[in-house]
Amino acid sequence: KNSKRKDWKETLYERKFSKDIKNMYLSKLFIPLLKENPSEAKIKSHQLMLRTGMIKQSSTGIYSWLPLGFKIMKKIEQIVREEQNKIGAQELLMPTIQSADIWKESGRYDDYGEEMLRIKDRQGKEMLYGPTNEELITEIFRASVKSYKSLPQLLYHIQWKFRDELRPRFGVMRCKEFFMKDAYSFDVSDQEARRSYNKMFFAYLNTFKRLGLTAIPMAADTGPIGGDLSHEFIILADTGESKIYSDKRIFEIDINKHNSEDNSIKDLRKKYDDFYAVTDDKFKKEDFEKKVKKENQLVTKGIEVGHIFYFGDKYSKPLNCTVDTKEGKKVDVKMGSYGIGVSRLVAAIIEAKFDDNIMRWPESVSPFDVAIIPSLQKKDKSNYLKAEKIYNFLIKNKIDVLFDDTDEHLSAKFKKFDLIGIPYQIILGSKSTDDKIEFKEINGKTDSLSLEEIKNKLLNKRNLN
Ligand code: P5A
Repeated sequence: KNSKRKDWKETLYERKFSKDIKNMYLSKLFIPLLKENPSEAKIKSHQLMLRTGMIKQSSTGIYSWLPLGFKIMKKIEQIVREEQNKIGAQELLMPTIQSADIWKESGRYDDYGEEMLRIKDRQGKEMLYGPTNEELITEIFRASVKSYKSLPQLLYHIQWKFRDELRPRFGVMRCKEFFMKDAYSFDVSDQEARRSYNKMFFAYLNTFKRLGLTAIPMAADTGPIGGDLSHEFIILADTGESKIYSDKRIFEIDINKHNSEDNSIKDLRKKYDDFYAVTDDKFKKEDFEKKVKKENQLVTKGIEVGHIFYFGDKYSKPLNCTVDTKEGKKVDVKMGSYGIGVSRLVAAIIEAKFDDNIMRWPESVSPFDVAIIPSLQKKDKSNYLKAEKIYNFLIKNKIDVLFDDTDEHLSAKFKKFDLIGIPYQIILGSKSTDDKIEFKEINGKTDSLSLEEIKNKLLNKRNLN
């Protein structure tokens, strides 16, 4: 009786499993590719995101994320999350809709102006769609934390924000509704707070590195967030909206030489701060020319992918968020806030990596680890079966694989995959035999490998990320 029961369970499991894994057959996926570059898109990332069916505009500056784009964004989000957790930040989730009351308390309700989307509920109560969360997190914090003993604290969430941008443009790069990781630090003194700031600074460098980006922290204005210490994390791109002035040697700083010890991070920050690197609004011609030799001057454009702020008691004071110190005094909590544009990063990575019309996802965020591209033109049954076998084998080894089971011509398939940008391809055409399979790096070299070798290569690559 027992063995019968097991059979029944196993069969059910296998059925469920095989149903799931067929999901990654291209003919079954919802990836609405466009044949032409959409005319409304001015920059490459926006064109490619629309062409490959990653996003669809729903109204000005507001986008739906379709399966391919969503999958990539989720991978980016997960890396951001892991690096936050590594420095001891704790994840929570605040709502998108906030009450106007706390914004009136902080004094920002009027200051924020037309960028804030204001709404009323049925009782006529003033609400808003959160553009950022300094007030709300302060309110949460002040309700429970009363003593220096509970500090420091680092809290973050990854949540949609809304800013009614005057000129939304470049797709998800500057839009109205976007996905942001925002973290907030709470400390008892200015000195401790700067330590939290440095920790976050370190986490940001590591995050962007894992995303395959070189992001440089640059001194920046603080705008509506406030405070006097702030860095924008900028990646170089011609289409970027930030004009930057820097000493180009800042790009050579090696973050791998540093670890998460307070002093090591402090040294690292000093290395960055010692080189001149500023955004437009902090630029002073005399300083630049005095501090940076002609041959090291770099004036170019970049994309802001993150921004960190230290503003001390700007919110804790008006919102009356105090703690008792060791000496029994009451002090306003010292706070900072730290943002990463998770949805903007999807576009920023494309801008930084594309090559001709070829997208190049870094392995860490690629929507799939590998694509199987068989020639199936003449309804080639043997190639189809071979591809399916490879597919099942890779899936069982937890490799995320996309199987192009359509019967398009191979050259059409290649064009499509160049567009999508999966880093590796298994090609079943004239060059593949039963035990040697054509394995190609996108826009790179081709190998002839056994299935076992392919599996090991893909798993090794993943472990490196
Ligand atoms: C820091 C976290 C803040 O809002 N408060 C909480 C602070 N900073 S910020 O610089 O204004 O935004 C943080 C990051 O969000 C991205 N971003 C955007 N992405 C797409 N469209 C927009 N309109 C937009 N505005 C901001 C950027 O990556 C920015 O660095």
